[in-house]
Amino acid sequence: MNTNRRKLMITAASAAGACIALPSLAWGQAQFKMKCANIMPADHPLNVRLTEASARIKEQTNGQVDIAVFPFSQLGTDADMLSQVRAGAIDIFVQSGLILGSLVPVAAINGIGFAFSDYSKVWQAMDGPLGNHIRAAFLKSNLIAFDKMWDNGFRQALSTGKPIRTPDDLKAFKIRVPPSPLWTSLFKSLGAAPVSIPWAETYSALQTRMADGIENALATIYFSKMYEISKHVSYTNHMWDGFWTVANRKSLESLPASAREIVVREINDAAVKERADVEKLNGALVTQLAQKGVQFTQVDRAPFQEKLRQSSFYTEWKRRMGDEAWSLLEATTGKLA
Ligand code: X2X
Repeated sequence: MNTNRRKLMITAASAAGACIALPSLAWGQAQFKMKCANIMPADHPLNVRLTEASARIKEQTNGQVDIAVFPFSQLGTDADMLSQVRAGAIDIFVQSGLILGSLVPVAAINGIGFAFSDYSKVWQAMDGPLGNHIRAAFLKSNLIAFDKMWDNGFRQALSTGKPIRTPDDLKAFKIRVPPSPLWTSLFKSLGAAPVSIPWAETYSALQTRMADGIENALATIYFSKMYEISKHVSYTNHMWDGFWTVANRKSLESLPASAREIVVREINDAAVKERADVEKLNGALVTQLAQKGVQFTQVDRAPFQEKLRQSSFYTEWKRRMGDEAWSLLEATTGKLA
């Protein structure tokens, strides 16, 4: 839709005032077509709930807002999609905070190794003061980060060879990590040999043995079929990873206020539902993955944490994140550095 028409619609909608419902469209076409992209498989709860939200948004705005969901890196790699959402070619991008950290460094903070012990602490921090601090940082880059993050999950180590049991097993282990300085730093500090590879290329990187293993959350491993190549899952729980919904500020603000409220509310609600889905799957998928031949190994996390403490990992990242963000993190996790 051209800019003039869009402006006209906004003016008309604001003039109509908040108490009048959005008019249904005489020409049967959405006035606001939006693109929402992410890297997750289409059947992961994140995309299932996102697609549901899109339908509800269309219904509640009487067809005015039509959000097309593009899963599975259909619109490009992590870096491509980040450029596109900044430019407005993608309106809404759902992505890991650690990867968005290449633009907004503090968004990577939840990935500090072994910071979070459980979900109650995660949501206390991310729905609360730490999340608010990160949302304010996104806004400085003209991205509006929604209040409710999506759960990717606590991440575990996967190996195509022998299982990871101790930090020694990580020595020179070529572990695929997402393109993110924090991830590379974490695994270097643990003694591994991290290789940074976009998610869309990860499956083939394992197949061709560019990497000996990966690390990811159970639901993502399952829906991306990583178990076809990596058969050993070690419960390292080395970080909690969540996805932000970030919208191009101009795109979101070009919606009439009432439609914008519906978009934000429905996507936030969808994220909260997805959190419950993923938590349930964390339990249920163990059986399903075992049926696919996956073997699970419990590990003692203490030596891994000790190894990190002995390195300069925590002090280095405290310096990079800044005292304010770090103290907001430690207010929930307890002292890390
Ligand atoms: O591992 C990745 O690249 C990430 C963060 O996108 C996922 O968890 C799928």
